[in-house]
Amino acid sequence: KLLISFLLAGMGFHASAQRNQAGTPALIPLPVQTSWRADSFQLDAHTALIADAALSDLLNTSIREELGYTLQATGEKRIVFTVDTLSGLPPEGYRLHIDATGVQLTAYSTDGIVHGMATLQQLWHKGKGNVLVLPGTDITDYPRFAYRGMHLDVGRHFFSVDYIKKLIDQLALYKINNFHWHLTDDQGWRIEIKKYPKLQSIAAWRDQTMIGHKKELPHRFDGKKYGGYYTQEQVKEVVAYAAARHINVIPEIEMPGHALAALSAYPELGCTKGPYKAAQFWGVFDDVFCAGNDSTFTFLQDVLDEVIALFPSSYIHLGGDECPKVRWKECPACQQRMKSQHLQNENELQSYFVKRISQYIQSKGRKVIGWDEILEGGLAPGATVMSWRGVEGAVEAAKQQQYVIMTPEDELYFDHYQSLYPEEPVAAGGYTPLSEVYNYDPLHAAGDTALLPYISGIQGQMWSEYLPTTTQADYMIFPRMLALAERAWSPQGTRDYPQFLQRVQQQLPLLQKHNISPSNAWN
Ligand code: TNX
Repeated sequence: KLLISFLLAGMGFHASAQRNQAGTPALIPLPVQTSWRADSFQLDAHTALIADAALSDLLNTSIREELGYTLQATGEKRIVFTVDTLSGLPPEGYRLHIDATGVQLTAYSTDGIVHGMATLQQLWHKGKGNVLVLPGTDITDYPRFAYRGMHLDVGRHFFSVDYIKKLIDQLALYKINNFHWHLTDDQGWRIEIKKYPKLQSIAAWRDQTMIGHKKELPHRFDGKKYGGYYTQEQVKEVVAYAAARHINVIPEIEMPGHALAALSAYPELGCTKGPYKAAQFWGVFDDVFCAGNDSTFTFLQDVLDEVIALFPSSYIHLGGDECPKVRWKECPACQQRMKSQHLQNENELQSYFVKRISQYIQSKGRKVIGWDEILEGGLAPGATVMSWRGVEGAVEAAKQQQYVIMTPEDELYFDHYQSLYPEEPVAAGGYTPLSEVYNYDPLHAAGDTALLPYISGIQGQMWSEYLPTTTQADYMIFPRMLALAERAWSPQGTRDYPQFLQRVQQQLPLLQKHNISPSNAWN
């Protein structure tokens, strides 16, 4: 059976490559099995769309953008969406059949239908007479990993709701099902918390538009006040927009480190009581939330109450990375806490901090995610680890039978340079070309097959220190996010980089249509 499906996948692969040359849109991520037919389907105003209301609305949104009209539920030719738990498909899987008479999309769940719709959007092209032409095909498809994520840091630079929605559209198009929204950092607090108004009036703002490394002062600095935040209404709008596309939004509230913006508004939450200012350059800062002070926990729990009410996500991210311990070492309250809790060192105090907040999040019925530093001093039970500093954290967490999301900086940090051209706009230090993202193999990285069941998936990171504009964000995210999507979804065995590059080339018009300006430094 394995051999047959291998052969089938192989045949589909070759057929698709041939059709690519004939101008058929190439799919990213590559489906598990594809075979092309000789016929095609013409979608026009007389085509019926038979699907439940939410799914009809979603497809009609895209059809309206293309053709200026929407489909009704009656008509001769038919597009039929069927959810069928007995279809033999995995949870997010779908089967798509297109021939001259219509489109049949079958899935185990509505998630699968949404993925099939993304495939439809990549397949169709405008034909003569305001119609969409879809190539005849049989596709069977399902993801390799349940968790496929893309992260955006809005702390270092702020991005509008419109930009976030545009990004969410692209996540849907490439079957990425989690958006990790990094909402707070040293350089800005970006989410409205009604109980703490100074987070809006103070923590959301800093003295400089640009941020860079301290060494780059002063030429990158312009002395203009910079900032912004999302109101709770805007957050709800984004969450609903994503939910309609079956994308989960994971909020990240950073603690105990990367907290300078919050401290600037509420200095009593730091060990030295301030005064503090939101950071104007990037880096890791010594002033962090005070672990000895009970009001720190009260504040964070109040913040999390509002965050949890806004985000239906089962995962809540509490950061946990890069927390220097110098202030805690000099702080009597922190030392007192260590004594009373029988903690040996400041790493254990960080672990106490993370565990205490984790318990709070879990008591609200949610799951906790943290960066891999949450392993230090003892991992909070039930917490999922995002492993960014290499594989050791992942291996350690999986050994403790805890789930891991692979977010390695070498392969999946999109703030790194993507080419060696001297004209590249200034970026963070690393070098992560498209090929490196494409060739990443999370399972190989884990080393030990016994750990594989604990790897939920992979995620791309878009830190924004060097993203002063949305144009620059597009440039860094695309096309690398397409390689991420393929690694997260497609079987590892179908890897073929030159063939992937051809498909990227064929995706460019689609990106352009969505007003995305990708890097051209990849081929
Ligand atoms: C490390 S990765 C950070 C971020 C920076 C990034 C720059 C992680 C959990 N923390 O605060 O933006 O490096 O590449």
